[in-house]
Amino acid sequence: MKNQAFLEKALALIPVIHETEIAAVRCVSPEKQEDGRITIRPSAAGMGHPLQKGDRIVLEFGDHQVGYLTLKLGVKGFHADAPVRLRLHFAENPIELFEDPDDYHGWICSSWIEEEIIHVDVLPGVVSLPRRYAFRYVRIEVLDISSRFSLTVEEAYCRAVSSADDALLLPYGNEDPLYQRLDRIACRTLHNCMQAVFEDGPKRDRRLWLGDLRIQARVNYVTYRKNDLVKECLYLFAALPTKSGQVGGCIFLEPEPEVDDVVMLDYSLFFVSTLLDYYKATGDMETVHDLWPTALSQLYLAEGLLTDQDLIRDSEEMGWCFIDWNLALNKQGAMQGVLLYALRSGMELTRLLNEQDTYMKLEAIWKSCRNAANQYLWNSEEACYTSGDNAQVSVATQVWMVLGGAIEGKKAADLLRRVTNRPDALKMVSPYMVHNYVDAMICAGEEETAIAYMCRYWGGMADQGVDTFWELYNPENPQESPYGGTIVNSYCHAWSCGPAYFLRRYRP
Ligand code: RAM
Repeated sequence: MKNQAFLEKALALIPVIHETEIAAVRCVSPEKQEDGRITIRPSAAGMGHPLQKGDRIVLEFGDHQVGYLTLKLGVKGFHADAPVRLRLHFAENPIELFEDPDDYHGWICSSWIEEEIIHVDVLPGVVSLPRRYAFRYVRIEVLDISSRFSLTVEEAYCRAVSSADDALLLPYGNEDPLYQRLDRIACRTLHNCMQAVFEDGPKRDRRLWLGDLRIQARVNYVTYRKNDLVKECLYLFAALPTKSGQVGGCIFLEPEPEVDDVVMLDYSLFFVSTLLDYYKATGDMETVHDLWPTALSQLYLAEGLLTDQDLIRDSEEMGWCFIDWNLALNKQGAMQGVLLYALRSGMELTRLLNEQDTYMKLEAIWKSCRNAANQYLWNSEEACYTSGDNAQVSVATQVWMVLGGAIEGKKAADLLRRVTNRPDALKMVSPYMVHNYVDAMICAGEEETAIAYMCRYWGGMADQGVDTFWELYNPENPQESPYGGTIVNSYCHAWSCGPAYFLRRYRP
């Protein structure tokens, strides 16, 4: 049931969007090398170069931008006696310029591909595109033009938008060049995902997802401190639960705020920990009072899914929980850990609220779920937690057991090390999962190893020449996609902005 009062509170917090005009800095000629790497050189034909049928130019905007493109177009030759037909292709990552949208046959809608075909009737003239794009590069291709004149691109600029204000970004003091670099890229990633809500990615899906919000909010508290944006997002989720009262996986804002029918158990439970984190950052008890019933019901709804053995019931259903972008992953073990993690957050919240009885209840559930994990999912032969009927060994399961407190201290650290080094253990796929892995190592007291791992992983992405961190990154295969084609991958993705949180917190 929709909670109108919460919705109104949320909508009243929708932020002002700051606009900055960014001009294209140059024309470039990207080239793909044999090893797949792309080199970017200034192109011989710059702005103002006459373009005819089949000609292309690539504009570069100096950094990853989110915004609206305007082109000032001119004419050389006779009066424009026919419209020009242009194809514009926007790219966050130059690789997108080498991918043909027609070759994409994946399962996510191809309409996410950042391409536009336009006709321009009046030339010279100014064309402003109505759709918001995420890009550093824009390729303009002349699909057709009359032979009586040539087209020129005289000027190009982007009205870049974000609700984050760089003037308010807290400085990061550590002078280590790698830390500085990772922090800068992470902040840019967050900045460009901060719009009317915390979006997961400004290219795709451009909406509020709870799993992403949990990470973004933590980074926000140590960077832009735009805490009302977190508050808005929490109220949106609480205002628009599903029929069963579960918090949805994501929210659409337009045309009217609506919850998606994608419900994932781990994401619902992150409402609890995101609320706790919000309180810790702001001390805003009024919001905790308002939203606590929603948080608590997530825990009780999850309790209702336990088996007689107090284990989260396994499911074959796609998307019943997320954990990682890995279809081969059995999620039962990791989900048990997420429940433990959320229960602990709930216990902390009951302390703040002075709700002793609820504290006892949650503690009892936490203890029985932890004991169940250690009795039924701990596999002494394998010396780790396993998941599902086939006793699958994965890194994800161990990570969440550690974060949920099923195992602690040196034992937890040894477990993580052992399973990471096991070649047969199912590996992590997304930066989202790697973020949680780094967090788990820190939780197990392995801060040094955790930060070093983070620097290797995100440093590897940075070495690809990125402005913002990506949705997916496999160091062994940087061109990987769970969607059936990299052309729909997002290259500025919220759940990847964690380095700014880890660095500012542990390497100030
Ligand atoms: C992807 C989104 C988002 C994530 C969901 C589960 O499609 O990009 O980041 O939270 O999946």
